[in-house]
Amino acid sequence: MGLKPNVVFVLGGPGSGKGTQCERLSRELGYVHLSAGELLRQARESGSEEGALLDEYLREGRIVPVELSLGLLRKAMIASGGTRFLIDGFPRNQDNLDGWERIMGKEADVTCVLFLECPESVLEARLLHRGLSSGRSDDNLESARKRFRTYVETTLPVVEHFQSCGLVRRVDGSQDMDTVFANTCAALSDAME
Ligand code: UP5
Ligand code: MG
Repeated sequence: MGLKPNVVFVLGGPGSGKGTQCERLSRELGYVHLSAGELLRQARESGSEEGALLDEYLREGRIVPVELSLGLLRKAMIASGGTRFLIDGFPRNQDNLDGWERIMGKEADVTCVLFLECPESVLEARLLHRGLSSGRSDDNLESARKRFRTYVETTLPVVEHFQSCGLVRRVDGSQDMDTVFANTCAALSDAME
């Protein structure tokens, strides 16, 4: 990669609004938005042997080995030609974090971690509502609860790690989309100072 890229990790529970906020930030502020989950869903459709395995991981809300997710992210970062990235939904566990530090630690700077906080009841309602039309195999009550459990058990410790490094910017994700966006922009510009 040419110029050392800047990365904002965007974390939060399933349905907390990571994708919604990243899309708008990318449109209005010119970040390159990369969703690890979206890249995995695309890889699942490739019809490869890997596809069936991935399908199970996604349905069960389990976190795939970092070689796979980070391989896809790294490829997309290079292909985009960008230098400012929103990495949505990664790193989600200790394996992801170790892999990032091993493979990307010297290649990219992490500016901050945007953390969208939202109670489980709100997340569940959003995912079930979206499930009416999304076609996502994990937008059902059973998968949503598994995803939430994985988030609490493996992703929150990652947020705590970044918190101890002083990198976390918390935003209340339960408010309406415009309010969350305004608070997100404020948190990011604060982190850039
Ligand atoms: N919505 C959004 N904001 C709202 C607001 N403020 N008020 C009211 N409604 C709001 O939003 C979800 C829904 O809520 C939408 O209908 C939206 O309109 C509404 P969205 O922006 O999509 O939230 P997001 O946080 O992106 O939710 P998503 O479902 O994508 O989160 P997940 O973290 O569960 O999904 P992701 O795609 O990141 O990962 C899926 C799976 O991939 C994981 O479970 C895991 O199995 C796998 N994965 C890995 O293994 N490794 C990785 O590194 C990443 C993923
Ligand atoms: Mg998403």
